[in-house]
Amino acid sequence: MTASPTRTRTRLRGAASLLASTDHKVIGLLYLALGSLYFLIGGLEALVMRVQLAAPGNAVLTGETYNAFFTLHGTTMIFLAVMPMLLGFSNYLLPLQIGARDMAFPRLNAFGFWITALGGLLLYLSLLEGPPSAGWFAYAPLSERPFSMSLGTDFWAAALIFMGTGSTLTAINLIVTTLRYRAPGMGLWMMPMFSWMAFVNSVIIVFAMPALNAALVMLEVDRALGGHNFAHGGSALLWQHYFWFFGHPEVYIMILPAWGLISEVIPVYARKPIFGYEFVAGSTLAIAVLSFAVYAHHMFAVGLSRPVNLAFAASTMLIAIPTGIKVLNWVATLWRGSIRFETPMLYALAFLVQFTLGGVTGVSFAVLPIDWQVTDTYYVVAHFHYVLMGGTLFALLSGLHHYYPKMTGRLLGDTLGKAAFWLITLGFNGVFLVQHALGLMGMPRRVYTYPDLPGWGALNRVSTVSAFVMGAGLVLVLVNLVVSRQLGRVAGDNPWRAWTLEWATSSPPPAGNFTRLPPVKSRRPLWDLAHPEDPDHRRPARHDRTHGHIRPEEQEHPR
Ligand code: HEM
Ligand SMILES: [Cu+2]
Repeated sequence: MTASPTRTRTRLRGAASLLASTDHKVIGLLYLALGSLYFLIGGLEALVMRVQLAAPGNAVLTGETYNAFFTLHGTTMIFLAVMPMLLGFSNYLLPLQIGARDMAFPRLNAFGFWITALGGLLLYLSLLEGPPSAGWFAYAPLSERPFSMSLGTDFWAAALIFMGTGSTLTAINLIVTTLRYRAPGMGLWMMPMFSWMAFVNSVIIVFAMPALNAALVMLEVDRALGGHNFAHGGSALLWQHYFWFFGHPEVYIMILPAWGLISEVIPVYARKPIFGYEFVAGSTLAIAVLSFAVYAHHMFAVGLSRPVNLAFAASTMLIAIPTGIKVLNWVATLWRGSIRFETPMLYALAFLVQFTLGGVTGVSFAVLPIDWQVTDTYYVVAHFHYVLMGGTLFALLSGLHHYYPKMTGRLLGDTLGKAAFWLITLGFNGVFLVQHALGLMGMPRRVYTYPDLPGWGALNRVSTVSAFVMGAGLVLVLVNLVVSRQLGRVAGDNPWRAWTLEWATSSPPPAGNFTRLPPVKSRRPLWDLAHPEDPDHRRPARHDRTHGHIRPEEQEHPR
């Protein structure tokens, strides 16, 4: 009996030291935990909306509460779920992958996390004052005082400024870490693909976030000080320019690290080096630049001049090329590989199909008459959920199953993992595939109810039931994460036989990350270590006829 207060005290001290930590791995895990918590909250909000939409004329929510729900759901998912989870992976993985002991500025790193967490708290404190309800892109003049009187919108703006500041600081930290702390021998062009994407992503963040922060400060000048930026004689359209100059790059901010995870997973489970490293990496640079040049494709319906519309339509079609290059390279990596259908690979394959569908509907918006027809309908809701959820979230799940053994030292349960995968995949496609049809039939987005037109009720019902199927799958993932922490099989350093540096250290890695770094002479240092007779760096790619193809010794099932 006397031991238990001491044990409680030790536990508390353990928790306190965790919270005070500046270790990039701890901060990465804190980011992942924060993101998961808010994903749960955002998911519950989505389920409530889906219940309201299950049948025409439902009255679970009123129009006003529905507005608050989609505003909180969108803001939560983007800024508090997906961004923190991606930054969590960047924080955890980038130093390990490049062979660094920690981030360049560990205390700044902790500050970035805590200010983001504070932003999340602020967003939900708005509930005390009347929640924000102007949507995640808060168009003026709807977001101005006369139309959004409650303080909720001010809380929302302050929350976003906090989170934007947190991401910017983290991005600066990632950039400096990449440029200054790579292992001896590792050129920029040799970094593992995830680190490369996280690096380029950080550059986009540094250029995009200030536009949002500036616009939010201007909005507060209007709301709190009676300014004239976006209303009262100011320009409502100006808000849209600021917002989408941030907002479109933000879309890429939310997909680049996801591409990075996929680019790590596919080669390992196909037992081949990634096909066309230079093209995958180079096309990412093209996207970083182009992502700022397409932003007004969100504004085709506001009546910009014809040449402006055409220029943005053209740039939008252009950006599909580097994106398509990546998809082709992933498929080429699979080609004649020795594929292992482990859970991370299943998520990666579903990602490929779903992200491609989301991309194709995205390009369809670049055709002006199509955009004018479907803008603000469920076709748009279907499109961005295919990209954000079918793309980014599936990549996150793939990465989570791939890296959980590294983070905890244990493997996730396999049967549970696969069952969850099928529930989530079937559920997800059930929710959102039918919304393409609903949109084409004319169902507007952001409506809390709808008339009983032919087919509308049935398709919405499919969507709502599927949302619960997906929810059940996500609960299984959560159960798996918790249970496997104690009961999972011990993983060892490199359970998937991967080739990059994070797998050269123990699972979980010690403070300081590495006791000894293997020499880095190629993009796959652990391959070189295991095959001194046939190392990557002695195979000049141009003369290597088997380059990009599987090497016999890697074959899982010899042909
Ligand atoms: C868990 C599964 C999800 C379901 C069932 C779901 C459902 C919904 C629903 C019903 C809406 C409102 C549509 C409208 O009335 O216009 C919505 C909007 C939205 N969702 Fe989701 N969603 C899910 C996951 C996600 C994820 C993972 C993200 C982002 C990463 C996301 C981002 C958004 C955004 C940005 C909006 C627009 C909010 C606005 O109009 O201001 N959702 N979602
Ligand atoms: Cu865009």
